[in-house]
Amino acid sequence: MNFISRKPFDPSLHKLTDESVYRNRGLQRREFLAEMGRSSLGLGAAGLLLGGSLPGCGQHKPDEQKLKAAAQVDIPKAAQSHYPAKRNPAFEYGRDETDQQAAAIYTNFYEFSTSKQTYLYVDDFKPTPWEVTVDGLCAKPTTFSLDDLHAKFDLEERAYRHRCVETWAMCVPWTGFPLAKLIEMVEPTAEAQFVKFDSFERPTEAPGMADSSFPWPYSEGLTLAEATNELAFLATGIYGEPLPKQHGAPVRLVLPWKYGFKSSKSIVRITLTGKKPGTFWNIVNPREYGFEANVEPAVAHPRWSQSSEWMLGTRERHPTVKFNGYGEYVAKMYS
Ligand SMILES: Nc1nc2c(c(=O)[nH]1)N[C@H]1C(S)=C(S)[C@@H](COP(=O)(O)O)O[C@H]1N2
Ligand SMILES: [Mo]
Repeated sequence: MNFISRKPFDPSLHKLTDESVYRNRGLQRREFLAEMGRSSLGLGAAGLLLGGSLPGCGQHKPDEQKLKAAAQVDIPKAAQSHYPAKRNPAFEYGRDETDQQAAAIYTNFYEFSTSKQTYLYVDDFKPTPWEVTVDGLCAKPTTFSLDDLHAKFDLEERAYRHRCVETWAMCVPWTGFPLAKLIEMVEPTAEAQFVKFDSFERPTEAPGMADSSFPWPYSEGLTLAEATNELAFLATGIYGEPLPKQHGAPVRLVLPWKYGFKSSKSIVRITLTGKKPGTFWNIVNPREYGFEANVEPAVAHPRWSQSSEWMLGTRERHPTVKFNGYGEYVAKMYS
């Protein structure tokens, strides 16, 4: 029996001031700011030089023209008619929504750049036409076009919190449908236990893929139970519009109880398997990026604390909550 009201956000989550955060952790303000800037996936101090605009210091002025171009993703006419989709009232942020531009100018997408300004590097990327193949241990392997993804599933909008392993966070409305619906459609066999997600691999369109030290294509994995949890969402849109390139056009995962790197962008293949798949960040650095990667404030990343997070746009700080506040939906899978 569940007596807790269906509100996935813990209201005890008051805002923290910068000061209370660095004081609690015995840091000086300048050490705290340096730590925030350094929190780059994989790269340590190099990340700071390569792109981390230091929160609190000179923010870059957005290139309006490039932003517009990156959002110009011409999905088929019939698919366009699904935007904006109706908001599902079961999900609320419990915080202010992140400004659309603040989210668009600060994204992780290593295929294009290790900087956060990935929208500056997506000119050559062609997210249409696009197909997603669902295969592996299932009775009905299927390849879906963008038209199929919009016509065969009921699109809805969900207000979700997002927490990157690097400590930045955002609250954004995604358009899409539960991943469970897609998996149901291909009829997994009894042997299927994991789901693997492969992103696109087109180095001529994605300059970051020239770095052969990364195990391209970007890939991720979930247990079948996680992939069919009602929170796991396949998104084709954000802020009521088709996904701009830098957010993972034309189709991406959204897993709000896990660190952001699990939410693969620009997916081309979804494979049901019997064994745990290797995953991009886990291969790059298994000590720092686990397979499960559930949001867990009590477990520090080897290079920084996970106890609090800061919001894109406002830089407000909040204490981080276990499962990003979605325990009501997902805790049962881990007990
Ligand atoms: N293919 C691919 N997917 C990816 C990434 C990436 O570099 N490549 N970065 C991940 C990380 S670290 C995060 S936090 C989220 C960020 O999503 P957003 O940039 O749309 O906010 O995308 C994830 N999905
Ligand atoms: Mo991330």
